[in-house]
Amino acid sequence: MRWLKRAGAYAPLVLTVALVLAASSRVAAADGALLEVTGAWARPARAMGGGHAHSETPSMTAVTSAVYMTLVNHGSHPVRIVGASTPVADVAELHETRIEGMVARMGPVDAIEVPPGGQVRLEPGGLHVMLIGVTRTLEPGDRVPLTLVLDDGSELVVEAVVQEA
Ligand SMILES: [Cu+2]
Repeated sequence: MRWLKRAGAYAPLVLTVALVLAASSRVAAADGALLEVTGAWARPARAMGGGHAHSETPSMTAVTSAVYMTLVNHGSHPVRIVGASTPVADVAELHETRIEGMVARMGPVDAIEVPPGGQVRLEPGGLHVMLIGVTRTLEPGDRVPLTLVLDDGSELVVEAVVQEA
């Protein structure tokens, strides 16, 4: 397994190697917590092309996708993810889906907490990372880099493979 530590000058090189070789990503947070991300995948999306002002597609409808994964906390402290970003979308938000009556609604959450020794699954119908304003078409097989931000300020870059749900 590959252990990703925030180790000064070596970090960029380690990160690059991890992105190429690792099916899972890990980060050692400042408090000793260790977060592992496995099975990250993203929904396909078709970015609007052309950029014409008179598009037939309403401009207020942003292209969206969602990223799912399993978060595993190998540490002895809770890990809180408080944000995310990706170069393929204007905004990445932490979302949850709730069933209200017969209707499934989704909306932002402040954080996703993974208990020590536990795991949290981001999956369709539940927690996910919402990508809003997707800027390029995401085809099955494409790889989407996603940066998760922890509440201690540390970051974990994961790579989600685009696939059909
Ligand atoms: Cu959402």
